[in-house]
Amino acid sequence: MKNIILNLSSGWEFKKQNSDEFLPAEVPGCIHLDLLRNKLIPDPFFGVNEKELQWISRKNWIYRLKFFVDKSLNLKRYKRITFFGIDTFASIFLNGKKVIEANNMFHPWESDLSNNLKLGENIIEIEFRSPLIEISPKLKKLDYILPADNDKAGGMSPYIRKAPYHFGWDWGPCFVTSGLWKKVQLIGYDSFLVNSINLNQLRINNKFGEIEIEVEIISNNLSKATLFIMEESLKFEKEFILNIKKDINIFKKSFKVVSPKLWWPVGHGDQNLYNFNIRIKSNDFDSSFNKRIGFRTVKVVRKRDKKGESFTFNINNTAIFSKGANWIPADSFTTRLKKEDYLEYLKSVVEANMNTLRVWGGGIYEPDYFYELCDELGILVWQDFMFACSLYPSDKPFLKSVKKEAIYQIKRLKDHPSIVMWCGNNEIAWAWYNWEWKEKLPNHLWKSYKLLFHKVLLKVCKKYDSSRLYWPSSPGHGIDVPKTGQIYGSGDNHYWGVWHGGDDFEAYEANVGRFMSEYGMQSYPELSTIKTFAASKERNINSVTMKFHQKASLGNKNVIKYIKKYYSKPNNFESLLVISQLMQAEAIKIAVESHRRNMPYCMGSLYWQLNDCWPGASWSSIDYNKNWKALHYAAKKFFTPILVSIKQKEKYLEIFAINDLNELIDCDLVIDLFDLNGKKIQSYCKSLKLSPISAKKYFSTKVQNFIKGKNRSKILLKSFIKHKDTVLSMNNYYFVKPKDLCYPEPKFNIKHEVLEDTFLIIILPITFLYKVHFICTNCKGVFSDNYIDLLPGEEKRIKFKPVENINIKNLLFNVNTMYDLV
Ligand code: BMA
Repeated sequence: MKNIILNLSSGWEFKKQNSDEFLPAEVPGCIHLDLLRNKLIPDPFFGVNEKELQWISRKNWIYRLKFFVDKSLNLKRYKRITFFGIDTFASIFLNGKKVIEANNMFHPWESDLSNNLKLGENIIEIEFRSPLIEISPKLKKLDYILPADNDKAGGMSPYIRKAPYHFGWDWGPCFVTSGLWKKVQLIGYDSFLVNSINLNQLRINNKFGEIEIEVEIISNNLSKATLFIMEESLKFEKEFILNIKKDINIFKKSFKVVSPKLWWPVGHGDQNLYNFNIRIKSNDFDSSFNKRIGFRTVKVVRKRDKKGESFTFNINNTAIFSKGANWIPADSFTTRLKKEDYLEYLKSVVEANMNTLRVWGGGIYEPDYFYELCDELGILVWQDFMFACSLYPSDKPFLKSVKKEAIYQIKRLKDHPSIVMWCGNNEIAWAWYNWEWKEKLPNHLWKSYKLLFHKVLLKVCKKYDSSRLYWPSSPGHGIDVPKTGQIYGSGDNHYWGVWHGGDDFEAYEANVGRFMSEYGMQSYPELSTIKTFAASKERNINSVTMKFHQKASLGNKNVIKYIKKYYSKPNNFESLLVISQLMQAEAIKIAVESHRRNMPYCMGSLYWQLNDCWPGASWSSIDYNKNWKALHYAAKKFFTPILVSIKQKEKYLEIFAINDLNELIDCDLVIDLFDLNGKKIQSYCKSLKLSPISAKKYFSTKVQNFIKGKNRSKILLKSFIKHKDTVLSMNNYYFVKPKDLCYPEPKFNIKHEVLEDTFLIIILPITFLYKVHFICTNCKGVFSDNYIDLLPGEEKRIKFKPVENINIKNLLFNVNTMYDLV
């Protein structure tokens, strides 16, 4: 007999507390989306609507579901309800009787309903209490305030186990949601139910993989069951007998499979995954489960040396240079994101030659399919626990709640080969030492910090997943309680001298650590995205709307400051948007290339931030509507596995070749100096053998001699790494800032071809084209390359792949160059 599973995710209704009328609601969902669907509020992202909609989080909301229990379910001896995600303070009643009191959105809430359900109609009623009103009396009683600088809702976020960014951040709005944000399920069973199954990897080598299956069963009586494990492609079958006791049972059984193919991060090998079918059968129970895993070893290598302590992800004993970005929740209201949305983002990650994402601690633990897609695409995941830029309470109930959350999340996620480590929090230890917290706040808050991040989470990680490193905080220089802020030379670093500190881009080169997990530069999204939130009269940088959609303290002034430093004045608003993106791309290119040139001293570079949770100014390379900014196109080039990188060091021109693959690369380095009429002034070629995982300087000369007296604002250095006729990397270098470059009025011809699912643009430059870029005006999609420089005669073929349904023939494009922007 099978357990009966009733999905309780449809048929919900909601209303404001004390009002009469119930309206249709969606589960998973949240109050803001339900109000929007019922046309009771305008688009929360438009104009300054965020401000007008703050009332929503100050009200209590009632959700209700009437559902039917049929005979077969009613006949089951036990019934258990699971709410996989409750956001956040909620009292849940079944047929008038309270069954759950919830206060943490990050773990499921369950209740045994065996004695409360009745045959026929039942009713669940949930009272969601305003998180802000719930907490404020507690806050008043305290003689200190926990810091929460990004919190725009009154500083209550540290006290609530709820996504920190809901309270506002320096790239996102404040929408303190309420609702059932995950599915709801009712299970009817006669003897037991399977609570969790994990496949822990004990040992892996090229001959076999040793796995421990860990099964948690909740049982109401004694029974005996058989556990069958099968994997078709490995021709593997095995069975075990389980003697089940009353209450919670944890079974651990190990087995070996022969010669599994290893799982690798993208760029280093295939993403081999195996589907295990697990069946548990007894006299009165028979259920099957699927578990997909990849065989791989993971280690964060931290080796002492003269400069400190390294920080390198080793997968299958191979050092991996981590290339990527920080991931934030892709919406203020994440329940409207679909698997296809995640797929689009994560495909863009891989297309830009990234292999790592950090799931940052101010957001949410992402849904299963995020990690499934990372497994499939070969993206390594650095997983933070959800704590960021605040101090947190350490009373017993709070710690108990966090412990439950951490255990649940580890068990849910640990079978994913993509996840490489657990990190306690974002920037809290650094903040204690460097943001004047230590000086201004009572010392017992540091004790609380130590308890939470150096005891509670450490213990949970050790117990539930000792296969991965637990890293208490990012940035961090070790696993012990730190005595100082971040240290360059050990662990990971967040470098914010550029942007927050106002330093020039070149400062990136002087601030390279062992693993750069954050650094960033802001830009604006493209006009099509601006149009989704700004009325036409608001489309200027000083408008109320544009200021409102800039949440960073230094804000638009800082963007303009950096533009002024490097670029000519944009001639209009749309040009400003484009130039902000070019400026951002240039900044991050300088940063990443300097990190990669310092390999293997530096073994990771994750810029801040990949994506957005709403449309506005931010550090992202993909905007809220999933458009690639200039930075994302640049990332595709500066993250190539083989990279040629050019820099000036004082009077010297230096050219480096970087190989982040674990193999020797035979190639040619080509260095050509041109004037902007396309005439070659200098040419140089050298054959190279690039050692595995290496960065080396292969060319150095005095600039003065090299440019042969030419005007620095009229020349371009192009360098290539080629393997036979294939270009592995190409990079351009200018000897002056963009604003000092003397480029001519652009002249070019354009042809196009309509291919099966792509539109091919062929551009034939007659003059030098500086930052030529295309925008498709009637469809979303991605170009194979964009924002490029072309010498006269240098034909370029660019493909555009639409992501929307459109007849390829009807696509419309705009083309511009820097000349048109200033
Ligand atoms: C980083 C992040 C975020 C923030 C970003 C930009 O340090 O951890 O807290 O959004 O800076 O200021």
